[in-house]
Amino acid sequence: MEMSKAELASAAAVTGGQTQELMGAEVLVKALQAEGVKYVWGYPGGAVLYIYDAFYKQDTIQHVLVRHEQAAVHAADGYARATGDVGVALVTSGPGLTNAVTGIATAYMDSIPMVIISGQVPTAAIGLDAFQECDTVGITRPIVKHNFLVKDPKDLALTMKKAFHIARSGRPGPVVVDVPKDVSFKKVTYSGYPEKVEMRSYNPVRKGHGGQIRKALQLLLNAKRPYIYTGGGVLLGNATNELRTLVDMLGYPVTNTLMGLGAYPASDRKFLGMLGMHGTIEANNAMQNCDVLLAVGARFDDRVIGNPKHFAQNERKIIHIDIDPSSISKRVKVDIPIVGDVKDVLTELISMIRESTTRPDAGALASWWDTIEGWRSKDCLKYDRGNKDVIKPQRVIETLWNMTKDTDTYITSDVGQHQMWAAQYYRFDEPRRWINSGGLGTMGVGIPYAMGIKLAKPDSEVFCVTGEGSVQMCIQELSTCLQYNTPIKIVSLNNRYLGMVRQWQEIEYSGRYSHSYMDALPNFVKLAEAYGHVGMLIERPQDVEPALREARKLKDRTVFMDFRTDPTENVFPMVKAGMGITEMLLGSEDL
Ligand SMILES: Cc1cc2nc3c(=O)[nH]c(=O)nc-3n(C[C@H](O)[C@H](O)[C@H](O)COP(=O)(O)OP(=O)(O)OC[C@H]3O[C@@H](n4cnc5c(N)ncnc54)[C@H](O)[C@@H]3O)c2cc1C
Ligand SMILES: Cc1ncc(C[n+]2csc(CCOP(=O)(O)OP(=O)(O)O)c2C)c(N)n1
Ligand SMILES: [Mg+2]
Repeated sequence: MEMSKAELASAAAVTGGQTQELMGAEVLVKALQAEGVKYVWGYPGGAVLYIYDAFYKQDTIQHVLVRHEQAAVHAADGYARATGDVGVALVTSGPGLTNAVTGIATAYMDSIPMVIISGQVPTAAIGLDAFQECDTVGITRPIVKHNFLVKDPKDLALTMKKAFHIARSGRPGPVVVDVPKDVSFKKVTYSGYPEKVEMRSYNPVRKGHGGQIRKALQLLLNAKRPYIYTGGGVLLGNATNELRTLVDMLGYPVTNTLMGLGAYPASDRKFLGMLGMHGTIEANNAMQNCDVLLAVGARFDDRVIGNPKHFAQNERKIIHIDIDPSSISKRVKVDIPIVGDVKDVLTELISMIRESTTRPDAGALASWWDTIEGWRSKDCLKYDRGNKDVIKPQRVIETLWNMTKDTDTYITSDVGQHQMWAAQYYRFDEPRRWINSGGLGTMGVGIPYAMGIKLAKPDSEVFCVTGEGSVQMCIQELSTCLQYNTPIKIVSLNNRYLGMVRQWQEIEYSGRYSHSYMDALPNFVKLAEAYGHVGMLIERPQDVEPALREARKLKDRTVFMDFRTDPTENVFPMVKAGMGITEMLLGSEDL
């Protein structure tokens, strides 16, 4: 059942233009239809049964029954990251909501547009320690862009309109709508979904200040060592074309944060790789040594700038484009703040460059590029490629990239070493193809992200790169993958360790491996089979490529590939805690 947004919206209209008497739950479903929602990931319970009943009576929205509420939110979040639409999840009161908290916080930290509908005990019971009651508004307040408790069914339609508007506008983020059971049960006169919404206190700025953009232009065109540092905001603002145009016009070096990978094509020479704690030498050195830095939709995260005192040692002028004024000069003081939507601001900047008679200083730029090429020639991502005894995790990712680079492919990951290797060795050339948790760093997102994406993109290949630790945090969703026929390919880099923890213990705790070795792992091949899928065990380097090839052939099946990788491998480069971003460890010889 594939419905267009227009068909969905018409399902939401009031029959014959008349008003209708509807239950709150039915109004809620109409609201979702009017918003063009195609999928809702959820899990039922007492407080949401009227809402589930309303779902039963409609056939435009597909509800996906997950196996744990955390995964409902992650799946809807993955869908939102890949499509740009608002992801929607539905959970019951009490434990349903508390299970969803990790998912909500994950989306919040990465600014992902979502609406999470939670059931609540009846209004009269709120505050009375009712069965499955929890203070949803209180619990979620620090991890949402906004939240609502709907006390009257008459407010439902407008509240939903506001929730979607807040979630997707400005700096996106998750919005929780808490619906008491009686509010979903009571009847109300429905006269259609509001066409627009006005909130006097909420008006995000889209257009940047012309004077500030002009100042930025002057700085940029007069730079001797310019650098463009871009982040998740470019993807969230769908501004990759504008970014590419800008970089091509100027010929300046560019880097992406972990959240921004794909905003600029990784295979282009002007791309220096990811920067930060596990960034490349050339990306980090350029950050430290540039004289003008253009930050675009990136928030100077601590994993990106390292020790702030070290970062401040070199003088550079900073221009920062961000839609959220509170993101500007939060961690690093900037010289030219530009509050606005990245697409609007870049468009204006590009047209000013076109009109300007000033051109970048070609001589200075050539010598800056020479310096950068010197750094790049150190080839900091080299590893023991020819090893025939043990599978190097980097090799799995490189092989995957080589095989899939000409196909529309989505890569999700969990959190740990495998995540960093995926970010370093898979070259993302397109936006919204790299889906991972950066800000919260939530283990367990990989499978739910992949299944959320596969539903929306059935013709694309979806791989989940994971570790044997992370994958067990939402492994139950293999069952959901079977029920809803979302065939994903799981690439588990099984090093028998909580590898990222082990790496820190090796480097920062003198090799005291406290509780980072995981014994008694399940037989993942049998586990995959028990869930109705295909399992594969890959132990030798020469089997990596054939295994991936075979798995890809099984288009309609979910395949779990258990790659036994080198348990001692570490992620390099690495900036240790408290160090500056150019003080990198490049390999085990530096330990
Ligand atoms: C194990 C691990 C290791 C990590 N190592 C690294 C690392 O080495 N390097 C690295 O980069 N990260 C790393 N991270 C991720 C890091 O923690 C941060 O999540 C990441 O650096 C933040 O990326 P960002 O600055 O692009 O911000 P995001 O969180 O993507 O924020 C986006 C910014 O853009 C703004 N914005 C949103 N929409 C718009 C719009 N339309 N217009 C304008 N602005 C907009 C927002 O207000 C926000 O300020 C690591 C994470 C983990 C879990
Ligand atoms: C929910 C959660 N708990 C704990 C952590 C801390 N943590 C970060 S990476 C990591 C190890 C991950 O192990 P695995 O999935 O096997 O990946 P590897 O690092 O071995 O590739 C841990 C425990 C986390 N990020 N998320
Ligand atoms: Mg591991």
